[in-house]
Amino acid sequence: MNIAPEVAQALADNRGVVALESTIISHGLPRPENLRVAIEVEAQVRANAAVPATIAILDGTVHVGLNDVLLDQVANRDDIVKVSVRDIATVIANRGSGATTVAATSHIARLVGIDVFATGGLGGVHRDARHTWDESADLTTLGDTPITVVCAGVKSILDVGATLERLETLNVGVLGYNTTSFPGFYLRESGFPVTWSVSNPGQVAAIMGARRSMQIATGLIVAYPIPETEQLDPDLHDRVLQDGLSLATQRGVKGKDVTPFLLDHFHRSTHGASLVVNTQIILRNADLAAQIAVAFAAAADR
Ligand code: PSU
Ligand code: MN
Repeated sequence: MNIAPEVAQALADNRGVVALESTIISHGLPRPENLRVAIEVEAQVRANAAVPATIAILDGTVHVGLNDVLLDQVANRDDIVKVSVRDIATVIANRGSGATTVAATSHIARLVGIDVFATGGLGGVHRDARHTWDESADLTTLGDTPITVVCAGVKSILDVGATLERLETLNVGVLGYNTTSFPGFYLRESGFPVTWSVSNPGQVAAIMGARRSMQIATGLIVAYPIPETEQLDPDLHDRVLQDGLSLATQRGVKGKDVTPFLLDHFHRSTHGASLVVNTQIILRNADLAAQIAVAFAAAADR
């Protein structure tokens, strides 16, 4: 494992560090926007006096914190596989290269002592899970990994209600940030309520501290909705989603290909509109995550 010097120093000095996933770069966004967004997200974290730690596996080495050359490789190499927790060891042993999902990124972040993580939207229970049993390992991983994840809810391609039920079962905390409505990723609202609402980073840091002292070793989701003015047009969203779901079934897309397939379908069918929203979501989440990381690093009870 290689921890970038800047990240190692920040952890040693007890300054705010924000983990960032790499599947979003390799499989979630098209080239060349993927690299541009990856760079902007890191800058957004730094703008809040925190240190970004993008996580990926390159040629058998787990990297926590990527320099420009490595970030470019994640964005542009054709041999980058999507790595969940169960794939980490195999990819390392094979000296392979992969981009880490929310699940794999959370696992590695905790291993090195990072408390806060920013992404776009979590994985969850797929709409046809009753038949396919397709549920993201993001959920079970957050069920046993004490990390705070800032996201815009779960991807709207999923069964949001079922995902919220699973999060409850798995003891994963869910906080709405300035909202009592669980966000809908591309949309401000998913139509489901959230029980607990917070309105500043210090409040989240206090909850993180209380979780630690109570030894609640599961994940905490900070659900941060996009403003209504910036969301994807809901009618367009619903239309594109229905098309994408039938196309995925028609083409027999399965397993870990489903999420990248649907995201790509969105980016194409909305002629880039979903890409703009997706980018905004990630930047906003990185911004808030950095503030939370700084607040928690400064807290007495961490
Ligand atoms: N959110 C995004 N874009 C993405 C993902 C999430 O805005 O590409 C990725 C994350 O890495 C997440 C993964 O962990 O999709 C979930 O994939 P699956 O449903 O196969 O578990
Ligand atoms: Mn899946």
